[in-house]
Amino acid sequence: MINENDLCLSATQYAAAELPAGIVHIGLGAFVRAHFAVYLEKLLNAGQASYGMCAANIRSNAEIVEQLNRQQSYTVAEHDADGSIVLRQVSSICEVLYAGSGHVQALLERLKSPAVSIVSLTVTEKGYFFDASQQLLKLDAEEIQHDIANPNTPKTAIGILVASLRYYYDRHLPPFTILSCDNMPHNGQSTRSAVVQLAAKWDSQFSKWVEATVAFPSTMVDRIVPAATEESIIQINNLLVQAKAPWIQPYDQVPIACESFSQWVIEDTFSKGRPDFSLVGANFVDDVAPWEEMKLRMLNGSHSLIAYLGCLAGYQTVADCMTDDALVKLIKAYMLEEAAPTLNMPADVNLSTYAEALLVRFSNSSLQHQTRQIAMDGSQKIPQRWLQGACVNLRRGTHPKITALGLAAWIVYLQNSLAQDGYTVDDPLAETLVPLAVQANSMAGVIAFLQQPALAKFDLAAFPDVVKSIVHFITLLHRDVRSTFSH
Ligand code: CS2
Repeated sequence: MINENDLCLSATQYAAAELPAGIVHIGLGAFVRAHFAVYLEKLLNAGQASYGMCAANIRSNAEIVEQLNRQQSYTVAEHDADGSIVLRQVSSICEVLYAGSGHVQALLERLKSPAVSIVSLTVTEKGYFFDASQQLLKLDAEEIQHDIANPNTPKTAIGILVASLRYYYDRHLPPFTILSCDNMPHNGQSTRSAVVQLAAKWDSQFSKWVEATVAFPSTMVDRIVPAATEESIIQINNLLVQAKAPWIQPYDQVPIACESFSQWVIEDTFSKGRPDFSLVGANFVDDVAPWEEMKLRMLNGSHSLIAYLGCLAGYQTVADCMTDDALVKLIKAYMLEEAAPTLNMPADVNLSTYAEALLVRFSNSSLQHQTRQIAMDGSQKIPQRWLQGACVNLRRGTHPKITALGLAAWIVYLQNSLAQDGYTVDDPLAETLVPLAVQANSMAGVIAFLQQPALAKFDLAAFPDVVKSIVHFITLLHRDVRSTFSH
C-alpha cells in the first residue's frame, strides 16, 4: 500500500467523446501515450485545445488498438523518484486505428481529413529506413521496395506519409506538418529527407513540392517510459482501486507507468497551425539541435552504457545498476568528461546539474526499466549517442576511454548472445553484427567491427588508441565485468 498522501488523481475534464482528431499519430507505442498524449490531455483539461489525436499502430499489435477502442481512455501512472505518484486519466487519444499489413486504408482516409493539421511519428530509429550517415533512404530495404512498387498501399511510415501527401499535392491543398518524435539527430530534417527521396519515386515535381511546402519541425522528446509488463499493469490497477479512481471500471487493461519528469523542445515551424503546448510545459525554440545533442549524448548515451555494462554484470534494471557505486561513478564520469565537453548549450544550462538530475531519474526504482530493453537496436542508437561525441573528443586530441569501454561492452553483449544461455539480439543488423563481434577479440577483429557500414562513417578504426582500448576492455570484460567500472 502506498501512503494516501503520495497518491494524486487527475481525471479527464472535457467531453472526450465529441473530440475531432486534429493530430494523427503513427506508431501507437507506450512512449506517445505517456508523452505527447499527456501534453494534449493537459491542454484539453485546461480548455486550450480544440482537438484530440487519432493514433495508429502500423506494426503487428492489433490488441492494444481493440483495447483502447473498448476503454476510450487509459491511465498513466507518473512515478516521482521521491515515491509520490500521479494517476492520470488520458482521453486525448480520441480515435485508434490498426493500420498493420493489409489495413492501411483507414489510416490513409483519416489523413485526407482537412481537420488534420499535424501528423506525428514515434516509429523508432529503424522505422525511418534512413541511413543517417549518408543521408539516404534505404532504397534496398524490402519494405521500401514494397512501397515503391505499391505506392497506394504502403507499409512503412514514410510510405504512408508520401501516399497521403500525394493526395494534397494532386488537389493543391495545404498539407499537414510532419512532426517526428523519435530519438534521432535532426529528426525533422532526417524525416524530410526520407520523405522527399521516396516522393521522388513518384516524380520530381512532387518531391520538389514536398521539399518546399511541408513543414518538418525537429523535436527533442524526453520521458522514461519502460515497456508495460503484467506486473506494472496489476500494480497500477491496485493503485487505481486504492485511490478510488472514478475511471475505467473495473480494470484498466492498458495502463502505462513512467517517470514524473517530462520534457519537450519543439522547433516552431508549423505550416497549418498548432496547439500552444508551451502552456503545459513544452518549449518552442528556433533551434532544437543543442537540446537534442544534450539529451542524446548525456541521457541516451548513459542509458546505452548502463544497458550493456549492466546486462553483462547481471543487473536487470537501470535502478539496480544505480545501486552499484562504481558504475554510478563511471556513468557520471562519462557524462561530465566525455559527453558534456562536446556540447554547446545556452549559457543558462548547467550540465553538471543536468547530470545529477539524470542520476536521480535513473535511480527511480518504481520504473523497473529493463537493461535489455535499452540494449535493443544498438546499431541504430550508438552512432548518435556515443560516436558523434567521441569524434569531437578525438578531433581535440582527447581519448574517449569510457566510450571505448561502452563499445567493448556492446561487442561482448553481442558475443554472449551465442552462449548456451544466450538471448536473441534484437537489432535489424543482428545478422551482420553478431559474427563480426565474435571475431572482435583482436586489433584486426575490432577494426573490422568498426568498419561495418553502420559505424564506418566515424572512422574510429583509424585511431589505434581507440582500437587498443576496445581490445583491452574486451579482455577485461571476459575476465571480470565489474573490474572495468573503476577503469
Ligand atoms: C532509452 C530511451 O530505450 C532506450 O533506448 O534510452 O527510450 C529513453 O528512455 C528515452 O529516450 C527517455 O526520454
